[in-house]
Amino acid sequence: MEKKPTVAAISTPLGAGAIGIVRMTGLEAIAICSHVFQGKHRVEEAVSHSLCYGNIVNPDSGEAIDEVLVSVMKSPGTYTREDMVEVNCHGGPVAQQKILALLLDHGAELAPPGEFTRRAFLNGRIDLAQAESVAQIVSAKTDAALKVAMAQLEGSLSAEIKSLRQEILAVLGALEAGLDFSDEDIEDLDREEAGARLSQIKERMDELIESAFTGRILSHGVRTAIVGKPNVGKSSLLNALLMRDRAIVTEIPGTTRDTIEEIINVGGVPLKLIDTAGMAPASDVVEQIGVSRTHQAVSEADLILCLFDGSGREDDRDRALLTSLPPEKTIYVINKCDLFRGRLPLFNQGLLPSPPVIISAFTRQGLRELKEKISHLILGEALCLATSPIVVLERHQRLLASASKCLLKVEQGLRVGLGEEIISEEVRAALAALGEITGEEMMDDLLDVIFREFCVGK
Ligand SMILES: Nc1nc2c(ncn2[C@@H]2O[C@H](COP(=O)(O)OP(=O)(O)OP(=O)(O)O)[C@@H](O)[C@H]2O)c(=O)[nH]1
Ligand SMILES: [Mg+2]
Repeated sequence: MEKKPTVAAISTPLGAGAIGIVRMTGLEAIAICSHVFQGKHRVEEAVSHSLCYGNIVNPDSGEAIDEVLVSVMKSPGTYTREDMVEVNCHGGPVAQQKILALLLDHGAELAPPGEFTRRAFLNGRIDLAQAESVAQIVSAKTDAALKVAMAQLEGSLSAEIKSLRQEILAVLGALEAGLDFSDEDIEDLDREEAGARLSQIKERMDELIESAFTGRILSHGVRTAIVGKPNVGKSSLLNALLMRDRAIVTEIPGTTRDTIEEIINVGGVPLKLIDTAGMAPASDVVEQIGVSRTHQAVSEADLILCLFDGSGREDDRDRALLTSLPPEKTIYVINKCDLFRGRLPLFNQGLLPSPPVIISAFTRQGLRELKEKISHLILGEALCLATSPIVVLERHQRLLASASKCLLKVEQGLRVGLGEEIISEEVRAALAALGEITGEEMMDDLLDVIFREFCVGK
């Protein structure tokens, strides 16, 4: 292992806070700290994973910079697997910066973003997918996103990728052993079995690729378009779900002219609600643009809330709307139930591909049922997070897709009797792609790209 410099960084966000942490990792970490620390106990004599109370003092000027608690953690049982020191100081930016400057003066180098996690990876404590999950944990905006990232840190995705690699390696071994047999019968048998085993492996990879949809909505939110004729209450529904008056509501049809986006939290998953201009023939150019944006919102949506006014009968525009929406990602909602309280809506529910949720954006009746239906439709799979790993990062999805493509070529190649060498080359390419996910196969520039996205001090 190459000898790496000892590096230091401020790990807490800059600004006033109760506590700030200046962190250092590397062979010299404890020695450098001992130059600038004065306390009852000496840091170089501290037992591992203990705290020393004292002051950070500039040894040249004798100036005391801050009263601190220093945690001393000795290799290998640390975040980076190297010796580490964390100076817990007061949370003002000046104290933290002066302490950092002092550590740099005494031999530490400034840590680039993500350096601590990069070392945890390079020193073998975690693999690359686990290291990437650290950034996901830091940026998780909902409970569900945090859970997925935690599962990845604990190694659920890595374990699945490793097991896939091992099985591919076993098949590759068998295939290459097959090369040695001159007896054609044995070779044919091997090829058939190898094909069957590889197609099973490919199926598991495809499942992982499919989980990326769930991963994406967990981290970026579900794009949910509210659509319907003018005046059915789309903006009122947006406001009711947001619990504040965000969009303008009037009795004049065509009030909303541009799309409006807001985020709400449903079952721990962010829902990006998009209020749209009512679907109607446009009378001026602004309305025209508004309606074309509505069509765009529909085509990009993961989920559509299709709204009708239950106090009136359906008309041709409702029918046209119904035929233009994909039923598998649409929830039908009948609004204004306060106007027909206790009676059936005038709107003919038989037209709808699935039973509607009946609500009043005014009285909030039915909103809870609507949220439950949303959770059920889109998050059904996302909520059983514990059972199978979920792919969140685009990088992982791309590598899995390329591995799956290689195996498809292998399956076809085996069937048409393609040469062993070409076949094992494709199998190796699949192995390499999977290995890039966990970092078993990697290039240095890849690491630079990944860790550049991290916070300094992480
Ligand atoms: N009684 C009743 N009126 C409602 C309800 N929801 C909306 N309205 C009224 O219906 C009218 C239209 O509401 P909006 O929310 O502006 O409708 P919209 O679908 O956004 O309309 P456009 O932006 O013009 O397409 C307003 O006068 C609202 O007060 C409801 O649940 N009950
Ligand atoms: Mg509106």
